Formats: sequence, structure tokens, C-alpha cells
Amino acid sequence: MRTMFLVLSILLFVVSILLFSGVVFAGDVTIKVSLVNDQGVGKEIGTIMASDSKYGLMLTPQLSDLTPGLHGFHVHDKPDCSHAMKEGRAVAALAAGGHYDPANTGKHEGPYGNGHLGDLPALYVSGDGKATLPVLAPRLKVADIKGRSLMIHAGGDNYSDSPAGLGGGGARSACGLVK
Ligand SMILES: [Cu+2]
Ligand SMILES: [Zn+2]
Repeated sequence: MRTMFLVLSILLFVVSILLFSGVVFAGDVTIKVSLVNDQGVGKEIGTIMASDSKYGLMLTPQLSDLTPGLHGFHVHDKPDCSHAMKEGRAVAALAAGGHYDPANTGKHEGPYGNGHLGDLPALYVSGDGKATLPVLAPRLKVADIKGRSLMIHAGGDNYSDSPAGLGGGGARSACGLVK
């Protein structure tokens, strides 16, 4: 009987450590990311882990098969990475809609501005095509991005609408649904 009690106490202790340590943090979400093109969703290239921190939403990528350099990175409105038709042509991941903008600002100002809430810090991809550096989005929480999608663009992001709209990232090259 005493041994049983001891075993139970140890079990409870281990479970509480796991729950509160952040190793298995209840609110974390893992997002699977795939390459996208005008034919649809292609190869899976890894994951992005989303977690809440004291400073905002942390997005930690474990991705490969991207082109080296900085890439525009945003939360898009809809949880759909499919291609769709625009002016008679198929466009990669168009079904994801535009940048998440619940306040209808209509402005792309980057993660520290007052425009689209879905504007994230640009994603850095190293020379070997891998992205592992986390980004922090101070205005967002995990709950805000559920039921939407994460998008990685072919080009960079200057956090403004000029000289090109939406930071100038252009084509959508990888996408993941946030479930
Ligand atoms: Cu985007
Ligand atoms: Zn934007």
C-alpha cells in the first residue's frame, strides 16, 4: 500500500513537471509546411512550431528545400493552400486569401507596424536551403493564427506597400495550415 502511494506520487510529480516545464506546453501547435505552385500543394518541407511567449508569438521553423535569403512570411486569412484561378491563370496558394487583417487596415507595415496583424518578421533561409531561426511576432498569439495559414513568399519583405505591394514578396512558395 505504501509503495503504491509512493509510485502514484512520483507519477503525479512527473506529469506536473511535463505540463509546466514548457517541454510539453499545452498551447504549442506544430504546423506542417509544403511547397506550393500553380498546380497545387507539393512536397512537404518540414514544420513550424508556434508557441506563446511573454514577448508574443514565437514561430520556430525546421524547414528545408527553400531558396537561400530572406523571404516574406505572413499569416494569411484562410486555412487553404490550394492554387486558384485569377484572370484566367492558376496562382499558387491563392485559396489562402490575403494577409490576416481583422481590423481592415488594408496596409502592409510588417510585424512592428499598425497594418495587417498577420505581418510576420521575414524568414531567414541559409545557404543550404534550411530555415531554423525563430521569429517573434509581438502583436500575435497562437489563438489568433488557428484556422488560418502561414505563407512563405519567393521574395523578401520591406514591411511596406512601396515600391511594391505587400512587402514585395511576390509569388507564394510554401504554405502550411494552422489547425
Ligand atoms: Cu503573404
Ligand atoms: Zn501584410
